[in-house]
Parts: sequence; C-alpha cells; structure tokens
Amino acid sequence: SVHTRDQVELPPPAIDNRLTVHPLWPEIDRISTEQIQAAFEGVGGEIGWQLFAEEGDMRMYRREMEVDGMVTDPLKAMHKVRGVTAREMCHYFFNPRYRYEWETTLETMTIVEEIASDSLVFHQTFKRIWPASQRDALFWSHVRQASENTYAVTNHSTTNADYPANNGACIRLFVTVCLACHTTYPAGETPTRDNITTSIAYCSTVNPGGWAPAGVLRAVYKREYPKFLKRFTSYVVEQCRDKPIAI
Ligand code: 6CM
Repeated sequence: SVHTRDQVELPPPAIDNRLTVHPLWPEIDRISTEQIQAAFEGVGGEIGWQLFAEEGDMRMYRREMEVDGMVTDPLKAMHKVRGVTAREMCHYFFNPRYRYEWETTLETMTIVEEIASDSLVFHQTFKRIWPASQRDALFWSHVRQASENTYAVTNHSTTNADYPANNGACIRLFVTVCLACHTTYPAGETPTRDNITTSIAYCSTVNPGGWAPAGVLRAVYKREYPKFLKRFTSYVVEQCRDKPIAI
C-alpha cells in the first residue's frame, strides 16, 4: 500500500456509511451543515460581535448573552495559518490521540462510542474553576469534507444512559463547537508546505449548565480561548513540519 499509517487515519473525503445508518445521523448532519455555514459567515461590521482578542492573524469576537442568568456568550474566532492543510487541522482536532497534547482545560477524556471513522461520542471532564463546581460534557464529534479544500469538525452535546448528567461531583455543561478550515494556494501551482494557507473559523457556544459567576466565566473565556487557538494551531504546524502534505 502507498498509504502510511497516518494517511489512512486522516478525515475521510466522504461520509462514512456506518454513520448514515446510526440513529444520530439526522441530527449530526443537520447541525454540522448549519454550523459549517454559520462559521464561514463574516462578523466584520455586524451588529453585536465585539472583538476581544487580536494577535497576528487571529481575531476573536463574542456576543454577550445570558440564559436564565447564565453566561452563554457565543464566540467566533478567525485565524490564518501557513504550511498546514484544512484536512490536517481537522485531523488533529478530531482525533482523540492528540487531545491531551493541546487541550489544557481537559482533566479526563473517555470515548463513549465509536459511531464511524468520522464520528465519535466523548465524555470529558474539565479542570475545576474556583469557585464553581467542576464541569463535564458528553458530546458527539463529527469530521467531514465540506467542499473542495474545506474540512470541518462539529462537536455537539448529546445524552447517554450510561453517562447521566449531574449525578456526581460534576455539573454537565452543554457545548456546540465548530472548527471549519479552508485551504488556498496560488492558481496553477501544486500545493506544498511553502505555498498553502489555511483560513480557520472556530465557533463555540457553551452553556455552563448550572450556577457559575458571570465575571469569573467571562474572564476564563477571555484568557483560555486565545490560549487554546494559538496553542492548537502551533501544535498542528509542529506535527506536520516533516510529514508529507495531506490535502
Ligand atoms: O473546542 C475545544 N475543545 C474540544 C475538544 O475538547 C471540544 C471541547 C468543548 C468543551 C468546551 C468547554 C470549555 C469550558 C472549559 C472550562 C470549564 C468551564 C467551567 C465553568 C465553571 C466556571 O469542543 C477547545 C475548547 C477551549 C476552551 C477554552
């Protein structure tokens, strides 16, 4: 085979058949489609989005929002990274093998279900943030090719009888996240590490699921989201440096 072990595990270019016969498929398909479309819509000049972090090509915006007194600020980040493809970005974001290496808010991660090569269900616990209770989350994660040179990962909360919410030390939080990436290179050229640029749109909405002080939560988000996106993108650049390009 011409495939190396790593290439075989890259996000597949077409939806895995095993996903389309799973009970979650209609929801996974609908929410992924909606999230990917929204991710590529701009924020520039739009009412309500406030820029809260800017560094190099990275821009982060949020909209202040509260539901029953709980902070649920939607977040949207844009970034541009040279030398890695959309498919590679999504591979490292989706694949649990790498998660502890870039995700600093994580305490534990369990794979609850392997739906297909492109879809998993995770249970995660997060580091406790004083003075709030520790949080956990249960969510499906789906990676797909959205169009040419475009890949995206969508994560969305779900339920599972074996992982009931709020039955122990943790409060269950609810999350919808989309990392959508699009790669470009000069027309007529062959893509190489030296001529590709990947535009990233990362959207996240977290409902903390129970009491958490608004000020503390906003301060944590303001610190942690830029840290996450910088750390994750430089991790992927580092991992890909000496590997053949995967378009
Ligand atoms: O998207 C990110 N990571 C993915 C893989 O883990 C996944 C994670 C979603 C959960 C996001 C929850 C963030 C909240 C973490 C802090 C704990 C809150 C406690 C509240 C009590 C005060 O989509 C990267 C996520 C980066 C988060 C900064």
